[in-house]
Amino acid sequence: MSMDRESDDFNEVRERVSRFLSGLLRHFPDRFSLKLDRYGWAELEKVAGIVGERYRLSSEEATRIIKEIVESDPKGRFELADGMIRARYGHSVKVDVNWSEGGKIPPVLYHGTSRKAVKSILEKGLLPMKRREVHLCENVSDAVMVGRRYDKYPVVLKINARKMLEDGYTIRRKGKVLTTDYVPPEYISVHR
Ligand code: HQG
Repeated sequence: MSMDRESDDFNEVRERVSRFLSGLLRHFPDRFSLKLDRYGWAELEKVAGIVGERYRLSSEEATRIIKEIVESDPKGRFELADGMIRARYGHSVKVDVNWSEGGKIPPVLYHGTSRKAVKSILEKGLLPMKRREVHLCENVSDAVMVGRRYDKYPVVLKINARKMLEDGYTIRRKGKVLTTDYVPPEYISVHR
């Protein structure tokens, strides 16, 4: 397939590859016999091979698309280093997620969810559910977008991150996204 960076074809393939990469690096590396190391890193060459085969691209084309995706991703979903690639967050596979990129953790964080989950969250706290971590946002508008994946009229919860840190909980920075293992109910209130 020959593609020009600005073409619709290129953008469409890029979108599909991006979704596939999220799945591959977060949820189903085994399905493609891809090895992730302890911290979720995979060899870019191997990933490009898998992507190339699936989307009928040469390995150069696949590598180029992957690099473009990593660089342009609005949420910083992926990270590239030393010929390796990983998803920054969102994993369900068993990787060690206990790393943080430094940088300040804001005193207040937000979590967007569905109306029907609110009661249970206020009772039991925020749980990682099928993933390895609980995901939090720096601002309300991002939280609304996260919640819209599950509900047309999402609820935004406000998380007292300052108090969590004071009380010894760990909050990690994964690019734009903040993560933690669990948020007990006492740190959660309904923002809107
Ligand atoms: C809810 C996407 C009932 C929680 C997003 C959420 C994010 C509870 C759902 C990232 C609960 C889990 C992660 C409890 C939590 N009772 N429901 N006690 N505790 N929940 O998808 O945060 O685009 O695993 O509120 O944008 O929605 O893929 O988590 O609704 O950044 O890069 O259980 O994934 O990023 O859903 O999303 P998820 P999330 P990407």
